[in-house]
Amino acid sequence: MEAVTLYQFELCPFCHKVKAALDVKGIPYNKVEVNPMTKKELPELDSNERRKVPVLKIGEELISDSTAILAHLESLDNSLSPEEPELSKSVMIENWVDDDLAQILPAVIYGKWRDAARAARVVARTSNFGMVQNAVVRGGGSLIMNRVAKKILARRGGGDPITMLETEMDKFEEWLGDRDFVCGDKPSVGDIATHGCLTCIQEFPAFTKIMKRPAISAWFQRVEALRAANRVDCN
Ligand SMILES: N[C@@H](CCC(=O)N[C@@H](CS)C(=O)NCC(=O)O)C(=O)O
Repeated sequence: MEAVTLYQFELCPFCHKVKAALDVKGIPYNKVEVNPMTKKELPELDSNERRKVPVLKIGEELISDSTAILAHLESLDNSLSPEEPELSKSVMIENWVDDDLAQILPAVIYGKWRDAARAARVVARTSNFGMVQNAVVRGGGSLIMNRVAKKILARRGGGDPITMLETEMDKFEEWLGDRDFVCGDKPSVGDIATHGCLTCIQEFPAFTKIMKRPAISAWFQRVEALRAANRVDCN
């Protein structure tokens, strides 16, 4: 398959979801870091919807929304879709990733100023921007995301983001049980969506805390090994 292009923010959990799927499927990809303030790198989309990442360009086709992108990739090889009743479990877990797990992560990443500064460093390291634009994105991006994080927390009833994350991971631990992957002995979209999303916080203290759970840590390494073995990241 010819290389596809992923328009992304480095710390967007939905973009990480897509990278996890591309990795495990061995689809070659280029990443284009989008300036979160101008979004000028993003190609024009047909719809009137708000311009968001991730957007995946396959040939001349543009697909936005991580769930739609994963569904499209699955329509090509079906490698992450088990038979029922496991399929419904995988879909349920992907919905949980979109509606709960991914929603909490900006608060984990940007909620405390110390973490927001770390986030700015991660973005700067991976960006394709020039020096000046990089500085603006680092400073401005953290400010905006700190505000977004506070709004998310308020909407979800307040509280400590790491405690919220731990509560969500309790659910995942139960779904995983003593299996290798959430649906059995093969990875599903549910595994890939969750793994991708967690990769986003890999450099943050919250991740170290989650990895103290033996079953989740072993599962994370299992998925990571599959990604590493198949990944064709062209950047
Ligand atoms: N449902 C979408 C959510 C994507 C999304 O919320 N992306 C955020 C970054 S994490 C974004 O682009 N925000 C920019 C904006 O809202 O202006 C998906 O699954 O891809």
